[in-house]
Amino acid sequence: MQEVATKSADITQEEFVSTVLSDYKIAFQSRHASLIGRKEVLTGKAKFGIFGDGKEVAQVAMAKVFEKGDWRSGYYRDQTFMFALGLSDVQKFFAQLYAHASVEKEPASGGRSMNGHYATRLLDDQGNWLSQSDRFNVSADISPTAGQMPRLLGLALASKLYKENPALHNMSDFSSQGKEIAFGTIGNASTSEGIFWEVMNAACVMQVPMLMSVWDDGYGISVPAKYQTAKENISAIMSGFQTNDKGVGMEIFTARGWNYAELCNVYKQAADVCRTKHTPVLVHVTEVTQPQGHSTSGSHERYKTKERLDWEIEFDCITQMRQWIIENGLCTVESLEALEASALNEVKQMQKAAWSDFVSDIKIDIQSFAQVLTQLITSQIAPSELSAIREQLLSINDPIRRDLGTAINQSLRVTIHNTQAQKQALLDYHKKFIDDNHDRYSSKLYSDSKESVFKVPHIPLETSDEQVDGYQVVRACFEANMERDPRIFAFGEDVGKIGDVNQGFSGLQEKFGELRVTDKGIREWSIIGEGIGAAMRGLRPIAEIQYLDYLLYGLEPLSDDLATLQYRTKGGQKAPLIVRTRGHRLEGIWHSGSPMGMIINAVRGMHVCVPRSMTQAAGMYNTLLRSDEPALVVECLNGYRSKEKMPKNIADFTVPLGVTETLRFGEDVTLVTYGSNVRIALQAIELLAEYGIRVELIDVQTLLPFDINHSIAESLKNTNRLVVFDEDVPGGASAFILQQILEVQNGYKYLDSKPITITSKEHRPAYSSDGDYFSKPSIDDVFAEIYQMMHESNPQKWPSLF
Ligand SMILES: Cc1ncc(C[n+]2csc(CCOP(=O)(O)OP(=O)(O)O)c2C)c(N)n1
Ligand SMILES: [Mg+2]
Repeated sequence: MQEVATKSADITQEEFVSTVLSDYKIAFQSRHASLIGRKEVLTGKAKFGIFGDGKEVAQVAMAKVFEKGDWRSGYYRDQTFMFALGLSDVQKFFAQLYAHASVEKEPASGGRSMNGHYATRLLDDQGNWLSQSDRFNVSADISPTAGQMPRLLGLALASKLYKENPALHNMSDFSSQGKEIAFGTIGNASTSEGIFWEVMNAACVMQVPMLMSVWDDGYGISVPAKYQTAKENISAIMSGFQTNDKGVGMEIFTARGWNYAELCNVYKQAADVCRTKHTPVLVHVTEVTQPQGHSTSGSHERYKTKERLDWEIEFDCITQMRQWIIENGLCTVESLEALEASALNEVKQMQKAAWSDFVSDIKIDIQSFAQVLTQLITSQIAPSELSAIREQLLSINDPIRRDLGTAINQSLRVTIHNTQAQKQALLDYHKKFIDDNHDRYSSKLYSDSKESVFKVPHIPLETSDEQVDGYQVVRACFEANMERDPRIFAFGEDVGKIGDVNQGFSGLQEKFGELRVTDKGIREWSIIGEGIGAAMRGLRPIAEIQYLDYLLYGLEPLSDDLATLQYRTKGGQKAPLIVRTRGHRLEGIWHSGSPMGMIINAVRGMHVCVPRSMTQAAGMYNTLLRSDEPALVVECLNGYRSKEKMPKNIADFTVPLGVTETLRFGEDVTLVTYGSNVRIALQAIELLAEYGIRVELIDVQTLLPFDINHSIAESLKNTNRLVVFDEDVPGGASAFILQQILEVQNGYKYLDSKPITITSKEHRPAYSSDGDYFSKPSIDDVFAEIYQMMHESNPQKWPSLF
């Protein structure tokens, strides 16, 4: 018999057999969960299903070497791994398939994610970290293929930091001095994504303990390996990464997905190398099958040949493992059949329990609404209409909450002429329905923990008379924070040795060492991922993107991963990453500096700060570094050499998020802007004053959150005129600002003139000072727009400029 890693010398044959059979049972149950899952979708009880069939045995083997404190960042095929470690079970698996909106029943996402998206809970109900080193940790899956890669890099990097930075050694809840491995899983076809290569390269450059498994079933939906991977062999083409004689690179293993013994042996070796040498490892699991095809969206008979389908049947991993057990005399056929029968029975019971829990939760709500209707009917409130609604609702076999919502809204419509008092019970029920479903489907986009940005104490700025360059202010802020908190570290292109291209970290690598102020390769996507993963592990990363325009390369993980993290786990996970970048008033098509509309629309779930000065930026960093929320800070590129007064309390003062600052008071027009435009606005206001126009200037300071005190609407009560000045495209960030002021703040009520926006042109800005002048709003434009607005209100006093 082939030696198996689980069969170490110190276990008896009996213990060995029992382990093998227990592994087989997990794989077998997982397979049946997939088979039944597909049926549940095809019979309409669930909307969509994507399952881990064909990948069971490899995952059982991987689970064996996964230790407490380790991390997984993987994808939708990993149910067996979750079952093997007790991180999920068949009932929770079905709860997610049915989208049961309950964290208790479906702890990965509270019913928010489609099936196959796994996660463990890293936070308690108040949003505080749970201990990680005594748990198996699973970072929450996302759907974009290879989207798990950037975060994986950060999860692995954290082990390196915990290991090599002694100041972190007391954080034993998060790490046992960095011995943890970050396990990644990915499908063969998803290795075609650029980010896979970016991360593998970076992991080798950084030498971090990342164990990457590729489940290679030869396809990505219908597209076979020959269109996906050069030479159709991912481990072969990655051989250039193989560890060299200096110990740099990664170790590469292969194992066949149907061979239990081989998989156990390979995972044992792979994890040992990864853990002891702190080096990345690739395990290419070949000859994997997909018995039911890609998902419930279609059948694989459409694209696989008969030979392939026959081969998949023969080399099915469950069939092969079963054969191996019998051939090696580990169990008789009869006993195995008995085990299978009872295992299958358990799966069916768990599936039924999940369905019944799902349905009964909703039925309880429906019954309680039916009682409200009965009460109204008895009181002769629209009795025939409400009876019909009630009957219709109760006749639905497997109702969902949408059916309840429809019935509530129908009831509101048919009682439109009844008094509030008559239909109070209905109104109360409607309110509760809205509130409960807000909690189910819309809560936890932002942190509501005790470390929320809104709970950070406001410590006002105290200025000194010392005039310094702007960069020195942020530099002093970073230095003070890094001294205060050893969890903080900063990294990015040119951040290390030269302390970033604008010197915000100059000299700080010398002071705090290379681990904490670090140069990175040119790879924005994975720089963001490094931050996300490390922040999930309790560290406080500041990831730098050199210029705002290049944030586009890093926008995918910000939008898909970081911004959705709290939401998609319903408060089960967080990653307080700060992304620092610089922009505004740049010149050129790829140095336009302010695509803010695109950004704020992509990252709801994060905060977006747009400080006008380095002092304001420092105050925002001081707030953010004391909170547990992710944020993007866009500094003004033209501010590093401008003179500012060094704050006396640089280490402590905070700028509250969502609070505007009124920089000039005036009665004619409210001018709303942010960032570098503030300076232009101030100059335009001086000019306008010469013509008797008094402008009130409001710096919004943060776009997300936006003016939480509605101070702009307050200003409009005096001025009755609104101008939004923004250097994004027309209808970019200015559209959001108008929506907030006019709709959310009800600012429209106070307007005497049409509100206007002053923005850049639709195209990206042309290069050079003239390109800027003709592409972006200038002092002349701000003057002209506001002047003409006043001309319209009083042509005698202000004759037309043109
Ligand atoms: C960025 C992105 N592109 C496309 C898809 C649609 N999609 C989902 S799974 C998949 C195939 C993935 O194949 P592979 O990585 O081999 O994993 P497998 O499903 O075979 O295990 C595709 C194209 C997606 N989810 N994300
Ligand atoms: Mg595949």
